[in-house]
Amino acid sequence: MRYQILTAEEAAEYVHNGQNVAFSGFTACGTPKSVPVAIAKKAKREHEAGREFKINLFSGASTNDFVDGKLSRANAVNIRTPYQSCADTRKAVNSGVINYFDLHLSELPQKLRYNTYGPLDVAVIEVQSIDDEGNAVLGTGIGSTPTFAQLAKKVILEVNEGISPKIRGLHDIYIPLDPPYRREIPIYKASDRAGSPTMHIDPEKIVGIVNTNVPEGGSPFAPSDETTMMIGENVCSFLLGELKGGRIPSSFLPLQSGVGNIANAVLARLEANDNIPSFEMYTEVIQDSALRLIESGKCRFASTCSMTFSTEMMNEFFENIDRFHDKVVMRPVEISNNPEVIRRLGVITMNTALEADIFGNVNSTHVVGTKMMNGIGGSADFTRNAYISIFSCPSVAKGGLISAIVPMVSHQDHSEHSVDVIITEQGIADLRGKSPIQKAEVMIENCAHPKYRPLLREYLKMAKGGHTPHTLHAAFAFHETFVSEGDMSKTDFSKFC
Ligand code: 0RQ
Repeated sequence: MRYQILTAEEAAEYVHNGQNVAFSGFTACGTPKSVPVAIAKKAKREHEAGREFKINLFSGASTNDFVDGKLSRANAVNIRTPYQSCADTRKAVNSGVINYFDLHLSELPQKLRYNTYGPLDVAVIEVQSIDDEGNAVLGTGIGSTPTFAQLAKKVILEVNEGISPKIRGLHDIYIPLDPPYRREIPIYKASDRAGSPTMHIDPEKIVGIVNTNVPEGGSPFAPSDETTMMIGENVCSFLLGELKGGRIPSSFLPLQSGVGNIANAVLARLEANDNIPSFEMYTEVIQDSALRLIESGKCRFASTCSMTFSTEMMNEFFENIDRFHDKVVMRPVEISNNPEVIRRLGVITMNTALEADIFGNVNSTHVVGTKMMNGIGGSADFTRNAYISIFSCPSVAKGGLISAIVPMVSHQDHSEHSVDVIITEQGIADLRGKSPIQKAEVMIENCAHPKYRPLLREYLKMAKGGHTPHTLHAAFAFHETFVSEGDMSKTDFSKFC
């Protein structure tokens, strides 16, 4: 082997204050587990010695606690992008300690190649294996790793023995050319391959290898409850109505499903419903429920950027990996979330909203308009280019103190132009072909919780003028009442009349 073996501490010495540092993977999967911990320790030592030490942290999406958790707690992060879901990072982001900018996941690789954020100094990349020519087999999450490997001046590798060598062949690594030379991405169905099963890294840039042996896998999702099951049922009945009405071809179309408990529960209901035909997935993450769908044959093929399974499902996957080689492909996020491909394949997208307003605008990211939750992730990559875009969420949060259906979203991630359908446990609001006032009526009557319907009707009645009526000084009354009284249902619109 031509590469020198390093300890994590030795590897961390290649990382310096103020540098742009990228970490491989997508969600916790494929994310380094040893070198970031050593970088966090180095940061603490530097701070104790009175020196500054902060890096600009780039990743595919969210990471594991070894990256975001340790580095945030060590106060070692200046700029952070494109997505995070770690409690400590969130705290630092919302208190202004970390300068986070939220980005469509598919855009990070090309923005880095276009030199938008300056050169990439170091990439820390987890691989299953690497040969002397620099051909690496990646792990269970790809993200932006191929572009990180291409651009970084120095590459530190973590070779994780915990990843089964049988993973080889599940990846399809493809980096598009940049404008004006870019061609179409040659993917015409979810199972098409456009690139290589291995990722190339210039061996001259590899400063060394750190050996690890850490199994992948996270905690299981919350089991479906009555609310998430009803949301799933409503998604099923919407899709069945579209099939019956001939608006979705009888062969069905590829599905994308977002992250989190709701998305997991929706997929579980699709599996349980015998009337839903088998389908393919063109998505960015497959979770436990998607693996169940593949095992049962309901999902014929899944194109994804990562496999975010619980530990139990990850073990099951690796034990039976031979059965999945012709059923799963993992792609870089630039391809798994590629607008051109999503539009071409006719992907039906299913993402989760924090809140939606009566006119169909969606907030996926900011609690009460100000506090970052996770980020936009890939939701807009898919939504904006969908065959049909669906958002679902429970009609209320925090035991009913918050209505997820509001007069005006307190932050907008997805505009009414991109959002086709909103689904809650209460019902379905098909917004297609409706004027704003028609949208508002169906949102209130079909999706809002009965407790909030009278207040929303009152708002719509008092809303003034134009194509999209609003009473601007009352539009955030729900949010203001929640902030002042801890309960949106105490909103009193009479004081705005
Ligand atoms: O809080 O955890 O304290 O109980 O938000 O809500 O209902 O468990 O839903 O786990 O599916 O997450 C939008 C955050 C939903 C996620 C979001 C509170 C609620 C709870 C979580 P607790 P649920 P989920 C591609 C797709 C953006 C990225 C994306 C997300 C917590 O889906 O990050 O779509 N999406 N990527 O109580 C205040 C409201 C609330 C609220 C819910 N209106 N106000 N709090 N909550 N609604 C994948 C990738 O990009 C990787």
